[in-house]
Amino acid sequence: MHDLFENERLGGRVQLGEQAVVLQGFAMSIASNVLAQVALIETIAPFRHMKTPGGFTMSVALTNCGAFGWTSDSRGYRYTSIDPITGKPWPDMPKEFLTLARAAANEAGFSDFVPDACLINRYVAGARLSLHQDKDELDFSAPIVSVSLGIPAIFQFGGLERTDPTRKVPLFHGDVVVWGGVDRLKYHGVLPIKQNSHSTTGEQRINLTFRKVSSR
Ligand code: MD3
Ligand code: FE
Repeated sequence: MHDLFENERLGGRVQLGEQAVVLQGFAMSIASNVLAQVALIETIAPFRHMKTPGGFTMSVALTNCGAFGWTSDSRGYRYTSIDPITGKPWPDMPKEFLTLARAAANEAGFSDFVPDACLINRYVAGARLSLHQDKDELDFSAPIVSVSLGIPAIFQFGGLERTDPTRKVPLFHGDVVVWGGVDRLKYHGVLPIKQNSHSTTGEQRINLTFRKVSSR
């Protein structure tokens, strides 16, 4: 988006569901800090293109930080405490990440959110995430907090069945989405990213999703 219009979105809220909301520009002031932390994280746990159980390679590259990291291979999807590529624990979750995720959850009505996993997705032009549910976590009472950085994406937000109608919502640099409660298991996805560039990330989009995986 043109810098001149960026301020008009700061502080805006778009309600996607009863308990799902976009907090426009919520992460703007900490965005460069978050990207600097991602640059450190990827020196320890590099971005990789995971294989799905169905035999496809994901167009989105991903890595993780925190006690648990999401992985996928021919055997299925799961959270692990060890990065299968490096054989080492995932990098620690920076405390700025915890503070940001907690503040956003609180703003959306979910108090005391303490994520134990942060999945970091990296998109380039053409990368997409097909419609799915996030259901590999053990604790569905906690919300998920998502932070969008860099070039924009069109997010698809559906219902509890894959075939339910979807709504399209643009997500820009600094936007944070929080979804929990009745919206926690709704289908969602990201349409193929259009080529673009952003002053902070170049031709990439970075998305962080904060989750509570462990139920204790
Ligand atoms: C879910 N990531 O990593 S998060 C994922 O932009 C994932 O990289 C996407 O889905 C990304 O699993 C989207 C944003 C989001 C926003 C609203 C939702 C997910 C939602 C509403 C309901 C359910
Ligand atoms: Fe998801």
